[in-house]
Amino acid sequence: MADARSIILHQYDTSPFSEKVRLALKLKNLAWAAVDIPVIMPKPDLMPLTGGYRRTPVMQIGADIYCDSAMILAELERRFPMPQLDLPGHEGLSGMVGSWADRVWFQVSVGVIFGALGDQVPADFKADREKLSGRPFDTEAMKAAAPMLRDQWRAHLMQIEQRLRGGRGAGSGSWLVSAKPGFIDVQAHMNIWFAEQNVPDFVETCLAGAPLTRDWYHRLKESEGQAPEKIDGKTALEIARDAGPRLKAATVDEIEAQGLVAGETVSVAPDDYGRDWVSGHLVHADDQCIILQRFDDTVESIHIHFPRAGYMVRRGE
Ligand SMILES: N[C@@H](CCC(=O)N[C@@H](CS)C(=O)NCC(=O)O)C(=O)O
Repeated sequence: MADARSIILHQYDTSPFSEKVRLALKLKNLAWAAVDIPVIMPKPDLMPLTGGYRRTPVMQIGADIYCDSAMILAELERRFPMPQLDLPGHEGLSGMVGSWADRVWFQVSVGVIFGALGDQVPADFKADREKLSGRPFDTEAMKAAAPMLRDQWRAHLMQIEQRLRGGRGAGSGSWLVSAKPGFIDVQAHMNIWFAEQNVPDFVETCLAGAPLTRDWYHRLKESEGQAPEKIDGKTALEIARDAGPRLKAATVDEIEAQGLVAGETVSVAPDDYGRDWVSGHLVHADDQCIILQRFDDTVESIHIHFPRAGYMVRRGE
């Protein structure tokens, strides 16, 4: 698949969850296109694709829309299995590492970064993130907690150092669990990248005490891959409208706990923040993925794919 527009990432440059996907695209050496979406709401060209899911990134392949970096990585691996990034012998582990990186360590990073940036954070960004999280975006509290959060941040980083020290073939040239980089490395690198973009001196100090991690991180960052073709949101909407979703036989796992039936209306929302319910007709559900079909005046028919871990599903609108 050489056409860059076959894979469209709705993203922005400063987004750490987008960086995770950008790194995976590099490691797979895939051609891709980027739509730069706004950092805060509104996101008028994204909503027709996602039915209301607002978080970043979102991947579009034709009229199939993949929400959440976990879903995106899984789909990239399914469609483009070579080189294999869900490393053989370690399948399933990247999701576990991802939960740690995305939830526990990421929240510590947010406190470290915004505690340091404090007064420089624009008021509209704060207001948007308060709405997203349902909590005050209190930079004073983050500033006060920053020394404790920096300690924690370093503790998370040093877990990577321990892994590299203890790993097979530890030392220069080694990756977290294998002789090649994979999704586990991609997941673990995100918070270092995010912090480095915003508080580089702090990260440099921490990495000085973690030489294997510093070397591992720089090797990952040097991955080359392909530069994206930049397209605008309207073009992406036209691509979705002209494509139609990939045909998928309506199937629901028979041990689906809620007894959901293909064709019925269900709603899906993240269970942590940005809890906007997206409703649609159920096309497919299994233990790792749920697909909803939606109809929209702009894009006509689309399929929206969500992961199951970290997402709530309920019957009806
Ligand atoms: N679990 C989600 C989390 C995504 C996330 O929190 N992204 C941040 C940006 S890196 C976000 O959505 N911020 C609000 C926004 O972009 O509207 C994923 O893995 O994709």
